[in-house]
Amino acid sequence: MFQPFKEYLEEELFKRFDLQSRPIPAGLEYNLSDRGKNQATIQSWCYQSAELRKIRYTYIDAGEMSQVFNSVIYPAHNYDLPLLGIDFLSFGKKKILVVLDFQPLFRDQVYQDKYIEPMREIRDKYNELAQNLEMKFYDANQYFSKYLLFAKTDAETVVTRLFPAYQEYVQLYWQMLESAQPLTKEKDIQRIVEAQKHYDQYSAERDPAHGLFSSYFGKEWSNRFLYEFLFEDATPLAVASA
Ligand code: BLA
Repeated sequence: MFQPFKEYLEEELFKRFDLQSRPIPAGLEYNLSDRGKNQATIQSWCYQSAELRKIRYTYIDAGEMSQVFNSVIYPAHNYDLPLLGIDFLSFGKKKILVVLDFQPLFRDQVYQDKYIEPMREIRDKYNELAQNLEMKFYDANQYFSKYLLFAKTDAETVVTRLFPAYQEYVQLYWQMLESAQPLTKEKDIQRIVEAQKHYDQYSAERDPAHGLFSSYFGKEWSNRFLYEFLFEDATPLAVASA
């Protein structure tokens, strides 16, 4: 269902950036859950370039049961750009949830004007994908912008509307990165280090996927996947409070 989205991102990345593989901890790059008819695979890819310090994407293929494409792109610490966040999920073809955003690191007006307002034009074209759904796990005011795409939709709309919207957002993201001025002051860079780290901590603690991963791949693997790969700069709570 979301394979063309993954291929598009991959082609774009390889065309535009001088990518290096970024290691994925052993055992986390691939897993297979084999429960007779309900097979599921999860595969992840991770790269870096001079401008993008961590590019990760994951595809879960459980056939008709579930398809997920999830990705986060973290700019290098000398760029204050939002993170590009993608979370496309389908469960049994009936329930399809899509989220796409430039995830802001800060919420001040200057930041909004610079990095979020440019999304508006695209978002207004794809109104049916911006449904103002209530968030149950996350706080819409933390690391989400007001122009995110967030929708419950159907397989046809994924092809006819989500795919072009996705391409436009991704293109805008490259444009922003191209015109971004790298930070030079150590203090400014440190602020981005902290903000991106906080994003990982926040996301690891709230991630609604933990149940999904655990049901397929077990709790232990899921915890490792979350804290050693997806959000590796987060500290597991049990350790943080020890
Ligand atoms: C929701 N994301 C979800 C849900 C799952 C995932 C299972 C709940 C769906 C439901 O309502 O039943 C899945 N999350 C994943 C997977 C990974 C993950 C598979 O991190 C990792 C491989 N989530 C993101 C990113 C964004 C995001 C980058 O990982 C930003 C675009 C958004 N996911 C997001 C939002 C919801 C969601 C906003 C709705 C959650 C809510 O209601 O609060």
